[in-house]
Amino acid sequence: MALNDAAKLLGQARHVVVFTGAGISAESGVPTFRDALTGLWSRFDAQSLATPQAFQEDPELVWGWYEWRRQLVRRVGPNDGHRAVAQLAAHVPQLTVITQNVDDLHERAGSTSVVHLHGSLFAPRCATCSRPAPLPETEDQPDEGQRVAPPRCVHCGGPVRPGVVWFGEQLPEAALESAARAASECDVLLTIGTSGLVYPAAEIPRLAARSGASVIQVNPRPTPLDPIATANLVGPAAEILPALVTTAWG
Ligand code: BV8
Ligand code: ZN
Repeated sequence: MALNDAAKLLGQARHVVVFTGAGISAESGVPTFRDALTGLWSRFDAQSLATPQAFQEDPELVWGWYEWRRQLVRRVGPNDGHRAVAQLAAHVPQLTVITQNVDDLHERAGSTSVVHLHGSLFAPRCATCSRPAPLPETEDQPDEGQRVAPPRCVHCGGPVRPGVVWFGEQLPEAALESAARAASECDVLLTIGTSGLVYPAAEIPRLAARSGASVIQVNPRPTPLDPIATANLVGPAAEILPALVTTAWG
């Protein structure tokens, strides 16, 4: 099924869910987790750093890594893929944007009420009392791997942690619930730039398919979601998504 067929599906849809992963931010210059060479996994073995244990053992390394990522995101901008997702809101009767990403590029491209399944780089909180903490004022980007002491909570003195969901941690219940509800009700789910390996987030496109939705995948490489994709648009999001919107709505 080519882009034209996928555009037709999209053009007729009542409720569209957009489900994104690190790949949609790749063309903005934000490293993905798995892409060889540039991927965060290969440089920092993100799977072992993105855990409560790592923060417990070496809070400065973990805080420094997230500050490096946050400052990097502040220095880049949304790309044409994020902008095409934002444009969908003007065309489809009901749109739900769900992301696994912890950057704010969907919001900066104009998407509203984005469901963040794995939290955000821009919502730090106290690791002890969980109260929200202010973002550090500094504009400096630490070097990769540079240790930075996390700020202390003004209320209880505990260490401030990134507002993201680490491996082994529960996803925010409200976010997961609204994502699952949207996936089970939508008629088209667009899965963009995700390797579909991390659960329970990876369940979302599968739930949509089981609920009878058409699944359109946008990814330059094969993924475990290929078998459930009604349409597999092989290529970069910043190229394919604008073409999809233009073909569907001119
Ligand atoms: C939980 C926030 C349970 C932090 C993230 C088996 C063994 C061990 C563990 C598990 C297991 N089965 C399940 C688990 C649990 C684990 C898990 O799923 N592990 C995986 C590795 C197997 N899950 C968890 O721990 C979750 N919590 O299960 O809690 C529980 C139960 C009860 C009580 C308590 C707890 C929490 C998981 C959340 C982890 N946090 N992020 C941070 O950002 O640092 S996950 C993180 O990785 C992302 O958010 C995302 O979800 C995932 C990365 O995936 P992608 O976004 O898909 O990115 P990736 O790099 O993989 O792929 C990029 C894709 O883009 C590629 O396909 C590429 O081809 C494509 N691409 C590249 N360029 C482009 C492009 N596409 C389009 N255009 C381009 N230009
Ligand atoms: Zn506190």
